[in-house]
Formats: sequence, structure tokens, C-alpha cells
Amino acid sequence: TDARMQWWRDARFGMFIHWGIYAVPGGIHKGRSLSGGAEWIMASLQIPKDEYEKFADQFNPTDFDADEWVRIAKDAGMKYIVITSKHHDGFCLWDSDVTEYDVIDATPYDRDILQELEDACNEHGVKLCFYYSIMDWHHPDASGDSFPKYRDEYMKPQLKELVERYDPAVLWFDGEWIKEWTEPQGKELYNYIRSLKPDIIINNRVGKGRQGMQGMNKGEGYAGDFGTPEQQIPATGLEGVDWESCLTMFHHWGYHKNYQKWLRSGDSFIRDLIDTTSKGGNCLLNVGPTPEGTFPPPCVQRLDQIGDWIETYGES
Ligand code: FUL
Repeated sequence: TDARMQWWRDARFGMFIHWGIYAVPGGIHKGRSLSGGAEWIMASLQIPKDEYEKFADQFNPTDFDADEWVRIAKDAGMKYIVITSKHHDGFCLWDSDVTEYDVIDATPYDRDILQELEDACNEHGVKLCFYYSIMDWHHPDASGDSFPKYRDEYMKPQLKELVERYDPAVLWFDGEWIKEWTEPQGKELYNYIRSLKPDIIINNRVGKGRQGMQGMNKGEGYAGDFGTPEQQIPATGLEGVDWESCLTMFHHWGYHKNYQKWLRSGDSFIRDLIDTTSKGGNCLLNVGPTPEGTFPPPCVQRLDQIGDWIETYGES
């Protein structure tokens, strides 16, 4: 474990990116607005599947520049990027063989986003990692009795594609709280992913060990390599436990048109970074890009500020 985890422990700081077709409505649909979880808009506003799918027709991020994203992360002092390959809405940011609900087949934007990010990450020496939601609101078999079919014929083949094509350094699971998912399935999935890539790192949301937003495991023996406190930083470090606090820059994870309302100061992120790393954890700071494919400028300004601070005061 120690050799496998070493780069991750040394990295300390990463960028989380929540991007998908939910960026198109940006938290507002038919005059109704969301106060939390812009990336949850399909479920929160109960948008029917066929209506939600239409956001894919409008997803055309012509300003996306993988090289620029990776440079912004690197200049901020981040050593890895975790991007949503598929969030709860089921939409995929790569050209998956098992669905048409992806950026190549369902949108006017005919480019494989994960491929471009992989190339840029290799170029700049930043590790590329993928978030993947077990819960899937789009796939017809993803709930109820047909769940094993979704698991074996859709989810696992997708994860195999992701690992074999893009060689991610971490798989960051989520949406594990659904009733269909169990700890034995989590362990099996963990072992399966490790069989595809032995040195990959996998978060604890692959199984059922997580204690809510606190993110640490209920005890020993649960699947996963590190804890995932969400929007919080533990009061103290934990001996022998790897963890990573994920924090978002503006309250939502996905892009929200009114993000400025919640956007925190650069200073507050620097304090959070000191707080997590001094307790032995990693900090995964989230940005939700616009539907055009850019990071909101005030977010970039804050990331620059963090990078300047690290350059002046940080040790590496
Ligand atoms: C949560 C998800 O429901 C949110 O949308 C977000 O992805 C966060 C990091 O994890 O559980």
C-alpha cells in the first residue's frame, strides 16, 4: 500500500472538475432555480429523461482547451485532476462503446474530452483521475432487479474502457448509497479495477464504508484506499488513515449561473489547504466549468492566488 499511495500522499493538492450537460441549464430550468447541487438538477427539478437529454444537443463547449485547464491546475500547485467521467445523470465525457449517451454520439461537440485531458496531463506531468458515479439516473437497468445487468454489462465495461484507454491514476467512485449497492459488490469492484491496473488508487465510496459527509470508514475492513470527507475538514488527522477532503469553490459542484453569489475568497481556500495538509490529508478543490468549456474567470483568479501563495510559502 505504501509504495502505491506514495505519489498521492506527496501530492496533497488536486483539482476536482464537475462537468457535464448539467452545465447547460447551470442550475436554472424553466425559471426554477436550485440553491444547491446544480449537477443534481435532473433529479431535484424532476426533469423527465427525454427533456433532460436535450441538454446534450446544446452541449457544445467550443472554448474548451485541455492544455489551458491543466496549466491552470498546475500553476495553482495542484498535482492531480479528478474529472467526472460520468456523474449521476449518466452522461459520459468520453466515447463509450456501450452507450450513445456521451459527448461524441449525443452532442454537436465531436471531441473526446477525456482523451484531450489525458494528452494535456501527460504533457504537463499532472496525474489524471476519474470520478465515476455508481448511481445512474439515465440507464434503464440501473435500479431495481435489473441492477446486476447494469453492473456487469454497462458499469464494469465502462470502467474497463476508462482504465485501459486513459490509464487514470485514481478512480473516485460516488453514488454508492443506493440500495442496490452492497459492500461485497464494492469489494468485488475494487479487486476488479486493481486486476486491470494493480497500482491504481480507489476511494472508499467504492463500497459502503463511508460515514456520511464525514467521509471516513466505519471501521476496518471496508473497501477503498482513502476516506472522502465532503465539504468538511476533519478536526484532527487520523493515524494510519489516508483521506482527502473535497471542497467546492462555490457551494455547487457543477456550474451554476449565479455562482458568484457563493464564491469564496482565495484566502479561505489557502486556509483550507493549510488545514487539510497540516492534518495529513489531501485537499481536492472543485471547479464547475461553464457550458462553453472555460473555468469562470473569478475561479481562475483565486487559483492563481493559491498558486502564488504556495510558490512563496509552500514547501515541496
Ligand atoms: C456527492 C454528489 O452527490 C455531488 O453531486 C458531488 O459529486 C459530491 C462530490 O459528491 O455525493
